[in-house]
Amino acid sequence: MNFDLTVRNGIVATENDTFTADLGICDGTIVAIERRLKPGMGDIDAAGRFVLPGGIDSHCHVEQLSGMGLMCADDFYSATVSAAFGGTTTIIPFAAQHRGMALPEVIADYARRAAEKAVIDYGFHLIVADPTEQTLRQDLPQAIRDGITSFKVFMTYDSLKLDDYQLLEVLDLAKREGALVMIHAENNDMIRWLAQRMIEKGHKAPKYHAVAHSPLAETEATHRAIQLSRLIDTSLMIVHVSTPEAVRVIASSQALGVPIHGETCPQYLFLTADDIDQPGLEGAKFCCSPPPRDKASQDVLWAALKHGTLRMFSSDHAPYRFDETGKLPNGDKTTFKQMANGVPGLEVRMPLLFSEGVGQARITLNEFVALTATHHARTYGLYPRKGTIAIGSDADLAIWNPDAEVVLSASMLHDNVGYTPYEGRKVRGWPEVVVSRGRIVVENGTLQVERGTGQYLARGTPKPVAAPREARWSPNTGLFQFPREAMQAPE
Ligand code: DUC
Ligand code: ZN
Ligand code: ZN
Repeated sequence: MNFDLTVRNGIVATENDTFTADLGICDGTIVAIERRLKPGMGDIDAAGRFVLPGGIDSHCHVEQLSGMGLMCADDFYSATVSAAFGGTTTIIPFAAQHRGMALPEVIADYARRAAEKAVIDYGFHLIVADPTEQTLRQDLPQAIRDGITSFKVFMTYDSLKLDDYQLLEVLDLAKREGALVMIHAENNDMIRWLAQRMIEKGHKAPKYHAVAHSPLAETEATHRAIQLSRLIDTSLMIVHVSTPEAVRVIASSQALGVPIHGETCPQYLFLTADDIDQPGLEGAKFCCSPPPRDKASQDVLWAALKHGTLRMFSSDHAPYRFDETGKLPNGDKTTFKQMANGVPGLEVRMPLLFSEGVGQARITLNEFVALTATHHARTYGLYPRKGTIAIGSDADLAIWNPDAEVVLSASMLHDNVGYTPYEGRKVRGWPEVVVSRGRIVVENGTLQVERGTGQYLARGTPKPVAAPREARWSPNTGLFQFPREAMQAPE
């Protein structure tokens, strides 16, 4: 067989297996996985490299207007280029409805902008901020039928938040129509009340953002969201989980058999609230919602990823420049309430997890693949086209040099943010060649494709990956343990 492209001599890993094999690719699809294939018209020598599924980043904000009316710094070109350089070959950003907007127009607008600019494949989630009769009865069911099978709702931000009644309506609709609801779980009034006290006392610096967004606000909202979904008897994705208590609430629901799913992000594994405590407004570069917490929280989140309470690792890339367009709308007078919420992370998501997760033996290579690609594909209706290496799957690949040492800095990244919260951090392991539908997108440190060559992905029914039954929360240690019987080898 004549292949368009072969990837030979590499170590291939999927969520379950690791093996040495050559890949043959025709028309953008993997058509052969064998030893000793003949080279195709294009040929990549992957000796000494890991050949992994291209990453899927199912939580990122691109060319999106925030609740505060601030536009993201990345458009669909810079965001997808940046994602590709970090080993990601599919993104699922949001088409964001604001109050008064009709969903069909929102979707058409994002679709047009993405089609012109994206260099890798993409789908959309919706943000539903205005669940009117028209939205709930007509527009949302239609969007789901058209392949936008998941949507995010907020429990905080005055301009975006839904009340509990509205959340129930949205959950009910999602259950009926076969969609998945993603929820931003923070108690709006707790945050508002704390922030008001802070501002009254003259505490306006970025570090007070982390005080106002108390862990208790996340615990309360996470618990409430889960009870709302139990009332409807449907599943729910809790996004950007940041605290041990939220993990415990999710784990105890899962232990009852409730289909609650959870995601965490780099900022909760690699940053803490201490990073926000910097002179002047510098700390704004580390402010996102929920905020980074502490070292003990990081340990619990690692354990939750390892043992399966949280099965998704996304960037929550929310790119805002350190100027009046984003972090400093009021110049040097900007208070923590006024700055844009969010940190960039599309390009560094996978290298950080590879280096600190696989490199430090916190997770296996197969768990890395699952957390960064396969679980996203299954959860959001893209599997098996995306998220794995199998005959018939799209040839979306990241070819990793596990020994490459890279010092992260804003100057080497491809987003349009101008800083990285991870400046100066060393990582080991980097995706040197990135392939999307059989097209080499990144090679030799350069982009090889044109803007607008990414394709829109209409998605199927979400199938979130359940937490393993044997994962247990230990109230004594606050960490996860496998029960003794699960640790024993079979007879
Ligand atoms: N929630 C997000 O998911 N991203 C950025 C800010 C926010 O509140
Ligand atoms: Zn959010
Ligand atoms: Zn987000």
